[in-house]
Amino acid sequence: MSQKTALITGATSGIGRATAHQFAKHSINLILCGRRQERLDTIKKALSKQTNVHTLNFDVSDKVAVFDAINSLPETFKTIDILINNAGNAHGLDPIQSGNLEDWDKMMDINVKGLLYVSKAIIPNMTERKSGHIINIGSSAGKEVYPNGNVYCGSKHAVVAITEGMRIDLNPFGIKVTAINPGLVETEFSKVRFKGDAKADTVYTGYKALQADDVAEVIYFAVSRPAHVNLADVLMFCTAQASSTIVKKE
Ligand code: NDP
Ligand code: 8X3
Repeated sequence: MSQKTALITGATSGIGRATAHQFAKHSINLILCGRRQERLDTIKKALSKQTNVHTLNFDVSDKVAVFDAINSLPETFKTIDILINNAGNAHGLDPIQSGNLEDWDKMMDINVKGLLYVSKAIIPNMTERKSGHIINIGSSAGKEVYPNGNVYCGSKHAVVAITEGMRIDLNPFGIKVTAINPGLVETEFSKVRFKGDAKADTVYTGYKALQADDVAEVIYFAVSRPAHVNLADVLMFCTAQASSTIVKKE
């Protein structure tokens, strides 16, 4: 089998970075994306021992930057077999009546519109080749709304709906489309959500949350199925979590 190429957004941290490591182990060529260049450089240096790595620094919510970045890919990285739409975060955890407009803009612009811009830049190459696999990282928050989660949950419900739409529209082209929806994963997610507040430190205490590697293994499982198998939608929790709001803590 010839070596595949994957583009991963949000590869500088958490689930995206773990997926980059998982894919490198399986010799998948990598296009790693994010805004923190230093981290991209460090990860590239580490993974170049295992596979070919190219990095792209852009903000997924800046549509011009998205298209410029994808268009800048060297010939050897232009054919993208696997797109992992992972970049995203929650910003704030406030009741709707006191929500912050800037937080709302960020969540919709990054989690929803950013995913669309990156997809729009890459899908034509997949439809032309009648081949490809798109994995969108949704969330349990895309299945179930929790108190104060309003806009983040809305953005992830949108990701789940867009994933279904993509699967329907891209079906004639043989392109696989998958949503992976994790519950609580111990990454930098809560540091971003709580903007450096100490509240972030309590989110993953008292139980064993999912680790980024747990999700990355499922992502690799999805991309390594036989040609006729597509995992449409995966909801995964750590054992302690039963729903968005029910987490058994020690
Ligand atoms: P992290 O904060 O650890 O990673 C987020 C990644 O997204 C970083 O690499 C960051 O890179 C990138 N990113 C954020 N904003 C932008 C932007 N505007 N442009 C480009 N890249 C951006 O969080 P996770 O790994 O946990 O999150 C990854 C995905 O998983 C998100 O979509 C999140 O919603 C989802 N998820 C997370 C869960 C959790 O509990 N942690 C559970 C379910 C889903 P950089 O800052 O370098 O740009
Ligand atoms: C991240 C999981 O429960 O913090 O999507 O929203 S949660």
